[in-house]
Amino acid sequence: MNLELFDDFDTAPVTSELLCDGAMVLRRFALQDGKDLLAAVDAIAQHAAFRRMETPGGLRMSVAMTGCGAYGWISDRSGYRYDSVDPLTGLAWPRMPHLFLELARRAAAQAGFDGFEPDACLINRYEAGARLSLHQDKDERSFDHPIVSLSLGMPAVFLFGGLQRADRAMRIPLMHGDAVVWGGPARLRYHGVLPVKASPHPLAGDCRINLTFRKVT
Ligand code: MD3
Ligand code: FE
Repeated sequence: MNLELFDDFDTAPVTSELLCDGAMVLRRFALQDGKDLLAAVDAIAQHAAFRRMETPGGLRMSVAMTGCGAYGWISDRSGYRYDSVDPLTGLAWPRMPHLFLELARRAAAQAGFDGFEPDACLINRYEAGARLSLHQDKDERSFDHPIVSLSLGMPAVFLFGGLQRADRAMRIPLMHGDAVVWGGPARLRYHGVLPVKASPHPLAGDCRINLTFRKVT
């Protein structure tokens, strides 16, 4: 007989870990919605394809990106910016699915940021070996709003540093279904993702998908 209350991974409870003032991990927050979230990502990618963007320095990013909502994030030879038009299609980005909005609002509120209304969802796709080097998210107009991230598919190790690039970084494993909320004094911390290891996921296959919800304007 099974005497464990939460023995089944699918029904295990959401737990929260405070990383530092302003940053909170909500383990398994989006676990129940994983399938629907991945299906919505596929639908978005049919209209706004995943693409590996070029950095201003001329390097191609290993992470493939797309987005939805009023604004999408773009990198090219001229710099980083948000734009309401997808340069690949000349069209507006796909609208943000209600499920995305609802989860982003609820995660933010759970971490103490009530009233979060994201106008952009950046969608990152990592294949084995893809990584994101240490950076700050500072292309948004105001840093008064948090950023909510949802991880899906293959696990990854997240690097969470300080306000200076050289500050020592914590290593935080992020799994399918985990949410992280970063705001207040943590909003401008350096962060990145170590090269993702191949470990095929039952729903996502050979990739890791990360959704980041932002208020850009
Ligand atoms: C910490 N994405 O798209 S979101 C990004 O897993 C990005 O794809 C990562 O960094 C990924 O810009 C992780 C985590 C994140 C986002 C914003 C932050 C961490 C943050 C802002 C401040 C501090
Ligand atoms: Fe970032």
